[in-house]
Amino acid sequence: MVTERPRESRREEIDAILRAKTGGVTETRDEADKYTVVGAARRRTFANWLTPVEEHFVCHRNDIPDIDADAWTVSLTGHVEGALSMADITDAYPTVAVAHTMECAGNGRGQHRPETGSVQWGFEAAANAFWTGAPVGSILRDHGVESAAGRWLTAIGGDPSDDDDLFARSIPLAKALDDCLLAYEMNGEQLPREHGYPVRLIVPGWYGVNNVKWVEELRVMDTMVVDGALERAGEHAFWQQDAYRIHPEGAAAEMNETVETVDTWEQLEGAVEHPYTFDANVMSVIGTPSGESPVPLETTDAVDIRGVAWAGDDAVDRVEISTDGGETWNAAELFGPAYAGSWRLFRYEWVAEPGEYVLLSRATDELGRRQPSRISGPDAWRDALDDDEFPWNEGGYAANAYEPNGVTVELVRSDENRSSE
Ligand SMILES: Nc1nc2c(c(=O)[nH]1)N[C@H]1C(S)=C(S)[C@@H](COP(=O)(O)O)O[C@H]1N2
Ligand SMILES: [Mo]
Repeated sequence: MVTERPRESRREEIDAILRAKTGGVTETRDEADKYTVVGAARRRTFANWLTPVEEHFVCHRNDIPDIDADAWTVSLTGHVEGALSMADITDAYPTVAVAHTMECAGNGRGQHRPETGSVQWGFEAAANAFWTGAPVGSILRDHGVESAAGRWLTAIGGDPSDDDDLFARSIPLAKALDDCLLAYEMNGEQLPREHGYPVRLIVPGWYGVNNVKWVEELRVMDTMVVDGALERAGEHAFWQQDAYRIHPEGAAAEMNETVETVDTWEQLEGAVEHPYTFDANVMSVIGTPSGESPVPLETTDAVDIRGVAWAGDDAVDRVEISTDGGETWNAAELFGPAYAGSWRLFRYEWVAEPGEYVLLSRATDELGRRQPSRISGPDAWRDALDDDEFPWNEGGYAANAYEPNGVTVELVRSDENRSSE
């Protein structure tokens, strides 16, 4: 139902984003030039805990809506009733901030062989910002919501669609009441238009797609969004029930009103026939050395390998580093802030000889689930998990295999380095 065709407006939008982000990001396109996407331009982005707005990836489907914040309202519907102006959201509720590792569910898609459709992301569609806003729990309790009781919250974006579908995503009401925000600032600045101005949903630790930008309606429901569930024109369930589902080639994802678990990995292990992309799977990326230029080495020097690791709603338990392409592994040290839903820094002091190396990192979450070594062939489906592989899937979603063959670095003696200058 979604027709893929290029749009004139796309080019201007990408150019404006690239200008605003001053070189911190670079663009990746899908074939039809339908998505606007930009991702981190440099591996070094993943050597820091906080991602500057300039280095934070951007991913959405439709054109960015032009919104007059003074006239904007978020309507509350379903089991709640009301309408919030931006002034209500900023002044009538507590101001809180959360750190959130946003990862596009398509991050790592570029490793699938055969290739899947859509944007061929490497590892650049992940970022960690802090978001300021009002707790969804404060707003909903103020409007009479007392318990989550198996209910769902559906957030609808105000982005215009030329395909008749609404950008509607459902999360369990329990998660919404627990730690979600209606955010109006990003890293302490006014929310940029491409990140959802004037207000977006933040779902800490959950894949990007759940974090609806340009929110115009929040609906408390007994089920997640299915066809015909909303009192709105257009198609309701495409983004929840069809797109962003993990399934083998040619399979049509079944529509569900509810699921037994929202843990994406548990769904992959078999709890749900065709998993939804909810909380992020355990993942890690090395930030430095970046591999961009040879690393000068004194005989006594060690190389500081640094990166980030995250695991959605779960904590990162450990990170291991291989400097020999996966033959042997060494424990890295976790350091820095440890906030739920946000990535951890890791480091490993590598005492090395000059040469060429492939560095890999692999993280394990608190439930003992470790990143798989690679993506499977197209036919393995869930059996891949038994072979330490991530199941190839048609949409290329939720892939968390060791980041594309790691990073190749060259180490040289610093005197060699000088003489080559
Ligand atoms: N309204 C709306 N919200 C949206 C999207 C969209 O297309 N429309 N894209 C989602 C996807 S797929 C991702 S990965 C995140 C990206 O958020 P960012 O652009 O702020 O990084 O926004 C999500 N929110
Ligand atoms: Mo995404």
